[in-house]
Amino acid sequence: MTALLGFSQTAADTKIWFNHPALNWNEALPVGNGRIGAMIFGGIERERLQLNEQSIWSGNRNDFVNPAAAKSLAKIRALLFSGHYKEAERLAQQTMMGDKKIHSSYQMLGDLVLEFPKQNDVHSYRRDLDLGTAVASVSYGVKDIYYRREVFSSAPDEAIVCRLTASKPASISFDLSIARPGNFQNVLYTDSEIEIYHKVQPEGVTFAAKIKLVVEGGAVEKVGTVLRVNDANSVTVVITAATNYFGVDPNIVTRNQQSVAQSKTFDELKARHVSDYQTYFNACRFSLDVPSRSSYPTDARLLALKDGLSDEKLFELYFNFGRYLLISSSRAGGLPANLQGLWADGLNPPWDADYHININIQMNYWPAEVTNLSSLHEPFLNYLTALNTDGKKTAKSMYGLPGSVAHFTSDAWHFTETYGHPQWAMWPMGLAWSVRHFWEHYQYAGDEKFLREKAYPVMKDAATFCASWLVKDPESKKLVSGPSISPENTIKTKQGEVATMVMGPTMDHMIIRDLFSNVIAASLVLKADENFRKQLQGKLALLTPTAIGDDGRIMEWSKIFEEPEPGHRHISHLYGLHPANQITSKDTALMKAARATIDYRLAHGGGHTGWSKAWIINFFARLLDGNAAHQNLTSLLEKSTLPNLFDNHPPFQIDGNFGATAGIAEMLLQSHGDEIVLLPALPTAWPTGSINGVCARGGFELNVSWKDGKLDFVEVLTKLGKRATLRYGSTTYLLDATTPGQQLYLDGMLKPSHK
Ligand code: FUC
Repeated sequence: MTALLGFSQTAADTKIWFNHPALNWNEALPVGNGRIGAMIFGGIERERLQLNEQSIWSGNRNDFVNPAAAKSLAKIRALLFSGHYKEAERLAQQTMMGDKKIHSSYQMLGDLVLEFPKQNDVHSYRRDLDLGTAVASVSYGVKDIYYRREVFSSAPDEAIVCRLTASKPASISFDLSIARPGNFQNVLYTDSEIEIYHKVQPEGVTFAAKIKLVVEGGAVEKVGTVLRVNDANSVTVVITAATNYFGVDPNIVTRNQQSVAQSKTFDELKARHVSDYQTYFNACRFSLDVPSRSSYPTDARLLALKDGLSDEKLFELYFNFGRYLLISSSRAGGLPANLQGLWADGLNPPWDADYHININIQMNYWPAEVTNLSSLHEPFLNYLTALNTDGKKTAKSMYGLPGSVAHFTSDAWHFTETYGHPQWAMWPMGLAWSVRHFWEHYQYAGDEKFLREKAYPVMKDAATFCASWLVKDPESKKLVSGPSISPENTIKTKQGEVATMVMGPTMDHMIIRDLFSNVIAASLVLKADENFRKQLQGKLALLTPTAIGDDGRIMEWSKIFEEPEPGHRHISHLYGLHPANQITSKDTALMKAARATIDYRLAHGGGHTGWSKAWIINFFARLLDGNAAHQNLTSLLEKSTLPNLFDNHPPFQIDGNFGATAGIAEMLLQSHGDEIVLLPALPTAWPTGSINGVCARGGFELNVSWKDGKLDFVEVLTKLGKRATLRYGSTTYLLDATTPGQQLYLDGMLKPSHK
């Protein structure tokens, strides 16, 4: 949809920039095409491009279900129902946790290093990443010569391209080499090329990479283990990389990719890359009409923010960066964005940069639909389909139950068993949570074929497991989930011991309520599975309801426990507030209790990891408190953001970037049922601005602008021709467009206009 109104962003407003080379990884700038990526350091005498390919994984798939699990399930439940928490935990440790899991980890490809001659009198240094074009640049002067490097990772041409130019001919000389911890098994240098072939040890993928130097003027030759460039006018470095993960021969793939890329000029490659990228990036724009500090380097702006200087345009940049990161790390046909998206250094990144499904990977995809990147959701949805195949085996072999289950984490090999300590591992809700993404995708895109063929079968398998997993609590006579945990949180038993497992953590019930409701809704759309629908309706009626404790907070467990960590980073019992919509303004008591829950967590030091803070922004948006959301957004940038704007858990973890991007959208537009709410949580710090191309459930795309804190203009495109109500404050407007592709324009919601 073409934006009719909206405050323009200047080119400077979409740049992350520094006036010095990266001192460390957290200052380097990421580029990626969803599959191959680089962190660019921008050194003057030593440029480092740290390279990644998304399927470079060690490990492999092996079955590691604990054979004693199914037999001990009833015993563990009985112990928990009778209050023997520690005993149950010990038994779960022995009988439920799988062992002999092959260790697996996402790994870097290697470091491409360009070493330049010693430079004196360097001036005018600048290094930036333009989020408007997805091109990173480094430029500086040495005496009267100006040097420039441009780097991008092209999706249409499947290559990372780095171009070096200088203002005077014959000025570019450097040595190029590539390294990896532990070295590559096979490296072949020819006069302008490096070819790599490496098998990740002891288990894992085999990958190939090929680096080609195209030199204009001067010369390039192989000198030992470097390619030496002398006195060139310009140089183009083309990098291709692939693995056998998807069943292809990576040597053949990288060679083909090279010949395709080399058949084009640099300008052609760049134009094709920018145009591909902009089809995604330009689809949604958030813009605030406030003074811009873009003439200051980004790291200086972050420091100034910490010192209390307001910089609202920095949030706009953060939003753009979040979308940039999803476009760069999640493309159709590939793996989903992992804990670090695509960018990870070394062979053992934190948490193996895996796929944690007890919030993290879901959070990565929160912005996908609402910020108009629906097609980028696909890698995660495909991943869930693979996880479901594995999860059916695990449900049967681990619990003797039908349906499909996954626990707290998984990897590129899609394991669904559990391992480690019950505190994080005894949680069979990973798939049940994740499949809400299928339903979300359907709600925005409205594709019934997708719902029938891809989404519903997986949603149904997850629901089938949950339906047979629930048991009756002997005291309350309600259905409860267990043995389970409230993710990673602990309780204190009456005996004063710290334990983790219970029967009936609130989050499980919220997830199951959400799942059953979505499966019921999907089966109605598809006019399928009436009996199963009735079964789920019956279970829903008996499911333990969300309760409010004596202290006014939402109860995290079915019983009141003393909490060893009252500021715990997971605020799992607010799943019903966000991402689900069980706690809404229709129920003021629950809304009040949800707020008390967050306030209590925050008062005890909660929200201290990046992703936790990002979740809180979404919570406050749903509580319709724009200023509290804004305060937490500010705090995310002050306390949990690295100089290159990557989210800091610590260490770097990308979920917070995505979670906060979704949170900003959630402050400006919310949609549930067939109601779209405009500016539900607009903070006073953003009096005038616009968001264009923001999406709503039901297949709507909106351009919204506001002025002096009030809605000014709305433009709505209905892609599916569905009816909905638009609401701003207490004013509602019936969108009666019934033809797909119809557009409506409304001035301040007062009257439809005909622009
Ligand atoms: C979850 C969190 C941790 C971390 C890890 C990758 O388990 O509890 O804080 O983010 O995932």
